[in-house]
Amino acid sequence: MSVPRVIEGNVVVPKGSKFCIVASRFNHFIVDRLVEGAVDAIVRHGGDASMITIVRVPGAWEIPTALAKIAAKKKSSALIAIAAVIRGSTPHFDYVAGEVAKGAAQVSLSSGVPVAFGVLTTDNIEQAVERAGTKAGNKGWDAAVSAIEMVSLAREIDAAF
Ligand code: INI
Repeated sequence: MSVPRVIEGNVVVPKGSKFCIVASRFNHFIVDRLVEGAVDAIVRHGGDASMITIVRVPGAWEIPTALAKIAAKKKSSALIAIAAVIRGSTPHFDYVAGEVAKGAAQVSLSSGVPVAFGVLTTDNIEQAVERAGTKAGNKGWDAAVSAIEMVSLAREIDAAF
């Protein structure tokens, strides 16, 4: 009996790939831990630091604009958006969190360049700390691993169709 063909990526950094991390300075004490996690994940999965460019923006709101400009250059294999949007007592959180998510997805779909979403959206600082290298892992690391898998998957898809 025949079986279906399965196409999937793996989490070994493909040769020659290039990653761009777009990270906010807002809440940098959290964001810096997420960026470290993302860099560490790429290096520990077979990449090296020379494959990585880090672009800094003021806050999460500015991330989609930078992603769009970088994706349009077609020089990056994958982009990784990193920020920490922490709920305060104003509705600002909902606007910023909603727009960065929507914008990152839109850039990814319209450019075809994978955009991994390493943006924390939390109710408080404790939840952000938990996701930035303590109790709940490091979401920057997780986003980088997804980016690696998507770069690998893109190569598999190119070869298969
Ligand atoms: N930017 C963040 O990255 N995280 C936040 O939690 C945040 N809050 O809550 O205000 C935030 N605001 C700044 C925003 O991203 C823009 O930089 C600013 O509005 C200027 O355009």
